[in-house]
Amino acid sequence: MARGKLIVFEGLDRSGKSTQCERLVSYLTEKGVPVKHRRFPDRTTPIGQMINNYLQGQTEQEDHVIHLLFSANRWEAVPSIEADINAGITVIIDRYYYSGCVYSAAKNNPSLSLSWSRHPEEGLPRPDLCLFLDISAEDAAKRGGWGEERYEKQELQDRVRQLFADMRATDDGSDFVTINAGQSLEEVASAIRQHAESCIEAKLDSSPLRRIQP
Ligand code: NYM
Ligand code: MG
Repeated sequence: MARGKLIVFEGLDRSGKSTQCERLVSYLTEKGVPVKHRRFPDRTTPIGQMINNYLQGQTEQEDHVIHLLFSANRWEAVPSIEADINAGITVIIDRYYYSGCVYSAAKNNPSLSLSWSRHPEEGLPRPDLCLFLDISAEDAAKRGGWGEERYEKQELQDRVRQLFADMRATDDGSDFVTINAGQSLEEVASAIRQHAESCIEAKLDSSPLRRIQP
């Protein structure tokens, strides 16, 4: 049986990831493609609840500690992601390790560089496709809804966007597709469908799921 694919959505807060992720999941489901929708942070687990409390400002965490909790929240899902993919299910995830690295590195903590932040992610399943919904922090802020959680500030989001660009240039850049998230909902959805369908149809069938390399 052909394995499922791993498709990830990334972008700033209010870039439209969640909406577009849901639309892609419904579209593929209607077409009869077996898909599973996940998101990180997964706030439903005990680790996810710690992350949620931190994001909502109810608790404080040292920068490295919260970074490692976000990473642990991905690692605890790996057995289930792998089982789905091996069962032929395409897994579509709203945020993944790129967010893990860039939001932590955007804090400008001198001992938490982008390269440090990536180490705990080594060995995670590597996406077959990463759809980056690109929008400026200024335009994202205009959409409203910022300010409820930690990190939802223009200055930090500006750095996050720059760090996403740095990662795209140096990391597994070939997995990345940048989509202009400033277009209409319909235009964005159609660009996403095109890339996702060609990824799902690609003959990676015999190739095992790859890993995030050091
Ligand atoms: N975030 C998300 C991180 O800082 N590290 C991570 O590893 C992940 C997955 O959590 N501002 C940040 C980015 C967001 C916040 O995510 C909550 P969402 O998708 O807005 O629920
Ligand atoms: Mg958010």
